[in-house]
Amino acid sequence: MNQRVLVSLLVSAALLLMLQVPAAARPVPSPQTLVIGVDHVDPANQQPDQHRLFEYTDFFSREVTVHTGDILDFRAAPNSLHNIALAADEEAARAAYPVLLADTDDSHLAPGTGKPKIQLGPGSFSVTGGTTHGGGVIANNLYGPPVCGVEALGESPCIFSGGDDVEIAGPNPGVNLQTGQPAAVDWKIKINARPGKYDFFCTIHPGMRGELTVVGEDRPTTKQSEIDARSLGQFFSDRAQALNAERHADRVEFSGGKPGTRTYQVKVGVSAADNHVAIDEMFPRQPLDLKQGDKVEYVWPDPHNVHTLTFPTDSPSLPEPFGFDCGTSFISVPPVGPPPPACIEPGQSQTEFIGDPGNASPGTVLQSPTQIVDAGLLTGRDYHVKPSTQSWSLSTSAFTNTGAYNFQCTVHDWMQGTLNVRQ
Ligand SMILES: [Cu+2]
Repeated sequence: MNQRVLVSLLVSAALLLMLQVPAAARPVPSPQTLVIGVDHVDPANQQPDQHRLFEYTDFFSREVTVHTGDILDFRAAPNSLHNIALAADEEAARAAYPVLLADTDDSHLAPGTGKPKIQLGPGSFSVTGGTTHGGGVIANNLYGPPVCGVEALGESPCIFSGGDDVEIAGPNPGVNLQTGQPAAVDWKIKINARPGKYDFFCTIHPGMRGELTVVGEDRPTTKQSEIDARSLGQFFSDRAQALNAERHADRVEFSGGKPGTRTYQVKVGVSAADNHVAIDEMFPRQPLDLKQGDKVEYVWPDPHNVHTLTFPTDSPSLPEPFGFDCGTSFISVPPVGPPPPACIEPGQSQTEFIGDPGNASPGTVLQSPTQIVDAGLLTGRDYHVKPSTQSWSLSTSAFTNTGAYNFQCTVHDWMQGTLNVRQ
């Protein structure tokens, strides 16, 4: 070995030591927990008794930077309902675990739309240990709670390991699961992923998403105070846009001429702030005065939500919005209490959950205010259910009894409206 090589090696070794010593001396940061808000409380605009409610389909905030080993605490606002997912690539995860799909292998179409029934895909439930090629453990928890990470149930945190991992916290309702009362609910997930960029999102509200950055231990992470400050600005912006959208949607619209020849339009919910708020109301808010012969076209303009349209509002026999597919019939499953006996669609090997398929085809003539007339569950465009439709219609005629016809969404019971039919 000649002198120059030896010197060079010694210098390299010294440099390596210099580089390593400070790193070895630095204490390893202890894992921290950061809280991300899911949905938002807004009492002034969450008034179910007045048939209006802003659902904040947003994360507060939409970005967070952590170290490997840190815990994210997704804190669901009281009364909210979201399915939070983590993956390296949201699009790939959504493709592997669709939330809703058309039940195209069933020749029995949905009576409400004349299209295939809306089937709940694996993204509607809890998924642990999933990958972008599917697999993992898929729970059959129609109304939740998630199978891991719910602190109030004593569950240990879920784990996100990055790479190809996909984790979905199936329905996480913002209610105290012991009492059923509205409550903030913490869902925790430990981030065991290597440094890199990841997505967090809600499977049931397309557009509700944020970015998770994992950095090495020599790099700083987000402070809770930064998350809280950003969240406040985000909330004010979301709310302002939602109020504007609500005002804009609340108008009586019809085509046609004299009363009795008109087609009115009703909007079954609208979206605001780039799919960060779902405005769960029927528009216009005021009752519509119809003369026998008028028609009503109902439209579902919110791309990132699902709603039913069901008459009347005060019947104990209204179907639930979700249940078992029995081929020609539907057994609705209530969110509380023991589920009814399941059925299996002919030709299938296991139970299938579907949205309420409805009982009345487009163009149905109203007869009496007490009759159950149900369009069933319709999905917004951003679910990409193919085929699907975002409209349904009804008509009135001389055979339509006069009176007040009250309708609602069975997913969001407070979404109600009225048609006053007169001669
Ligand atoms: Cu609804």
